[in-house]
Amino acid sequence: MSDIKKQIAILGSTGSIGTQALKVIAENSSLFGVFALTANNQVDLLIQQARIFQPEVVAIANDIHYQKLKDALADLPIKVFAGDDAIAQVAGMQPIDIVLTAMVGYSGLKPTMNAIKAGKKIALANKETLVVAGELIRALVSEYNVPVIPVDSEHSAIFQCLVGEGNNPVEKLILTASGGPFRTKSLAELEYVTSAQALKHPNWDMGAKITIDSASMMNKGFEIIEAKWLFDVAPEQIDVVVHPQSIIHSMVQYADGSVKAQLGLPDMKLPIQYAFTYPDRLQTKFPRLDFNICTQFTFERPDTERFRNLALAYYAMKKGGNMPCILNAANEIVVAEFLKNKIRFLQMSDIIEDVMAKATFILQPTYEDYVQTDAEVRLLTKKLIEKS
Ligand code: MN3
Repeated sequence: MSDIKKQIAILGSTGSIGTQALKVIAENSSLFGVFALTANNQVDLLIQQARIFQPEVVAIANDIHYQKLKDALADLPIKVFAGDDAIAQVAGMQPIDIVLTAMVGYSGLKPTMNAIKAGKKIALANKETLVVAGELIRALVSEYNVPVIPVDSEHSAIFQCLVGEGNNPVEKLILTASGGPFRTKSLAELEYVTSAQALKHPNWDMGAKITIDSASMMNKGFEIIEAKWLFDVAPEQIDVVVHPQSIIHSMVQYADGSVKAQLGLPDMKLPIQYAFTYPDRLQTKFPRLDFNICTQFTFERPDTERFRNLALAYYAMKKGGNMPCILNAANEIVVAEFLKNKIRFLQMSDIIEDVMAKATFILQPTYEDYVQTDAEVRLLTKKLIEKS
């Protein structure tokens, strides 16, 4: 039995997606094996996971933790690595069938590129990879002919709505947004919201960075860019609708006007599992959607005056080149500073907009240009925050 198990590498196993993926694997241990686990900083949880799942390889990005990790697993036949380069190499290791990219931010880019070049099936949870370098990733994916299955719930929904449609042209992708914890707050109220308030998402339990991105709607901004590259549509074909119940995970509108939607309770284990098993579906014991309880579906237009990040993301998507990379790097810095209460909520968009106007624009960036842009923009953003 064990030799037919799909071997999975989880990049970012200690995060929200990573831990839920391990639950999916534990519940289906006859189907999936854990080949590799990697983490950024959470060495204690990584040790715990490694002892339970006994992967061939573990790697931690922050090499400060290397010795602790190595010592804690010394009694087990697990190879231990540290550093960003090691993680990028682990992603391409031979026995791996599926790489789940569940790390946070720009750090996902290099390992994802390596996994594609090694011909791995990609279960894509790290949306920033496509935001930063969508054009490059698309070219690599077609060159190496690897499947990319989205894990992000909206994109999984769209992917599921596209199954069986062959070459039927898509008219529109309609991404749903919960609207986050500040959906009903006025602009004046948004002036004073805190990071603690922003961290309380109404429907989804996620990591800190994406939860702030949800509150500011940058997450949805990233998701429209992610959708453009995943599904090869024009910016004008991507709409966002606020749907506070988070039951409809997204929709596809076809040329005949028909709209297909994918529905379910908000639970990331479902899109994770689907990415592992596509085109098959596995029996689960997940709670079922009950229409006697979910009796109201409502929809609102997103407000880009209160949530300017969404407008900034549309601008970046249309502008192309390295502009989405600029958007992402500036956002990573402002979110980190907002979490430390160094800047206010609405200042995040002000600073990002300023950075987008000032950073060096490159229309046709290479990989090296993205690396350069990311570094330049992080410095520039920090400078502008100091001045503000
Ligand atoms: Mn999402």
